[in-house]
Amino acid sequence: MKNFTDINSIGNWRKAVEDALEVKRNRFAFKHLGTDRTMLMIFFNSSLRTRLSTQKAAMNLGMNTMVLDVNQGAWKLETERGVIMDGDKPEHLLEAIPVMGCYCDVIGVRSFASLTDRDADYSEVILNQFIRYSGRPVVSLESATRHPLQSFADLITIEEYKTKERPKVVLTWAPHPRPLPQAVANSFTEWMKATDYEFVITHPEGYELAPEFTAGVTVEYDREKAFAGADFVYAKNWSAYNQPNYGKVLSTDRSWTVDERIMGLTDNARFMHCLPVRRGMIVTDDVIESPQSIVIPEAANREISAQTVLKKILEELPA
Ligand code: AN0
Ligand code: CP
Repeated sequence: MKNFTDINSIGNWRKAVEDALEVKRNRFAFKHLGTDRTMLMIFFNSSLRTRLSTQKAAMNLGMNTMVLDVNQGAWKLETERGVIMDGDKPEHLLEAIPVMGCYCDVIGVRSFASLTDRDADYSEVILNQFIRYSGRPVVSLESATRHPLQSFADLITIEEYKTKERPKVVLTWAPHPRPLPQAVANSFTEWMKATDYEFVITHPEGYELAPEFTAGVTVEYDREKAFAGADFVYAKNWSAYNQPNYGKVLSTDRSWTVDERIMGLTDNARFMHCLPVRRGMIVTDDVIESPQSIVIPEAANREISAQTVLKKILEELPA
């Protein structure tokens, strides 16, 4: 694997899950792969899970790790080309990226959508600049349009917990006070589409995701119909994709909060969320604390998805 940016980086999904479960059985068996290799992680946005799980995954493989919070202690970075840099940004990303590449063997990047310029977000300007100019394999730690390490962990988790060959998985929009990217929802959709599961998305009118992700997917506006018989409920908020509302909060309707009543329509479904989650908005205390909630094992699998990806990258790195 050269870069890890989306479902296409991973190849066959069943083989990827097998590889992940092998890593999970003995996560310290591959330490030789990362000896004298350095993983650099660059964060343009906050993180708890991605930062810790990816660092842990790299350490399990014997790698050294370095983490840089771009907004805390580094020079403010200009990202646009062709600007006169007479403002508050002393360094350009186009120098910073190749310099960072000099100090590592693998580079991870977290850079959320701006939620202001849809074309720039959906053309993945920042992630693609890292791929083009770092000279290193690039791992997405959540980009403008996708969160593939999360989706891979979600897939592993569903495979571990499913009790039917082809479970029904529902991705449900849920309310949130601030605008959030569509990345987690896009990415989850992309990975679910690759499987043979029954997959349904439900959201209020106006929250349609980008057609490039939802083509061929069932969108059920009737929330109760969507939840009926579900085996997994995956909750997530996202802001509007459609113009002229791109990046906007259209509704904070708490009748979309996942509660015990709506979970009662499912086939005793497991509750999933990528975290961080706002209780009382996305999900009630009762549901997230119920035995059906698998948000913690789901987060634990972030270490496994990251390690499986880093292992594949290290196996193909030139000596
Ligand atoms: C981010 C998002 O929705 O994309 C990160 C989730 C992993 N969430 C928040 O910013 C709350
Ligand atoms: N799920 C996830 O990526 O969490 P963080 O934003 O804390 O990394």
